[in-house]
Amino acid sequence: QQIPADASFHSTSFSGTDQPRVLITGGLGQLGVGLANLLRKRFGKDNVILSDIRKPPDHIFHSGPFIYSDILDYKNLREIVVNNRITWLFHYSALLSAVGEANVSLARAVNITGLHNVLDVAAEHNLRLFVPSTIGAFGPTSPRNPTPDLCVQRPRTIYGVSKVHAELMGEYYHHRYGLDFRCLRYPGIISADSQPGGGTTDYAVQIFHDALKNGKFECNLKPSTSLPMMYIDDCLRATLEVMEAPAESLSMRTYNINAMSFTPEDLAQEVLKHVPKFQITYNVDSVRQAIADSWPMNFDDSNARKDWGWKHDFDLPELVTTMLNFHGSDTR
Ligand code: AKB
Repeated sequence: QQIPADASFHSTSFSGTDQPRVLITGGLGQLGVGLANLLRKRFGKDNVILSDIRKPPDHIFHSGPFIYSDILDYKNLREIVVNNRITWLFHYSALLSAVGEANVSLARAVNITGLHNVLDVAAEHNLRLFVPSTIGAFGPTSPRNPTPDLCVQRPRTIYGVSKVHAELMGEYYHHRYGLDFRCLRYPGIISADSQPGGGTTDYAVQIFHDALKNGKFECNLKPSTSLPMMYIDDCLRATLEVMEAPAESLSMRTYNINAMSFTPEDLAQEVLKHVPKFQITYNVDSVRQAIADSWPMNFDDSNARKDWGWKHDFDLPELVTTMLNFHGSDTR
């Protein structure tokens, strides 16, 4: 794991017909399979390897290359990068905010030690590296409405602390060793065919399922809790766009991205337009509520829009229609 102190900048950009060779860690979480599908369309099926420490369901295993990769095992990670001639790495392994508070030592290992391994392997092998950060990288002393890219970041969750660490370490490796590090701070991501695991914004995914199955939903956040949110297709497209952006267009290496902000009450009103008699009740989870109350209410992503042309497609009405259509029938 030696990185020469005088390592010069190496561009990993590909030219002509060269395609990147991609590894996705934590591939069986909420975002990995969707990202693999998008990247495989663009770069070819065999150029995108999904990895995780869990056994994939059959349909994922048969849809393209899948490999066992444990980010806590440096040699295993390096072997995969070398044997598969990886040039781009998307590092999606992480414990999210609520589950992280329930298991701080595991979150510290995965989110911090795992990141160190990924940074080292990326710097040594000249990879272009994407690491997602989050609205959770801000805390109660950050400006919340709106939250700009550069401001006080004093999160109070292990998840947030580990993500600020990832932002700073990635930028440090970029300036010190020329690592091509790129990072987006995601809002809460809403996906139809994959589940989030243990986040504070999970309610905004579960509500669609419960609305159609039971006509009602019990929310674990207060009705007026405003958080930034985004539909998964926008999130994955933003991720590909920032990875393809010419280095000269990036005035920073860590950007906020956003689409919309809403409260549980706003979301319930929009669902009610499609699901007659839909009812929302509230049973507040104090841990999740305290986390949400320390996060941005509105997210300022003007730098991403200016530098590399970020533009979201889905606002609240399109999001709700798309999610309800996916979950079976639009019951209007
Ligand atoms: C969480 O709620 O922990 C995540 C996030 C916003 O980073 N969805």
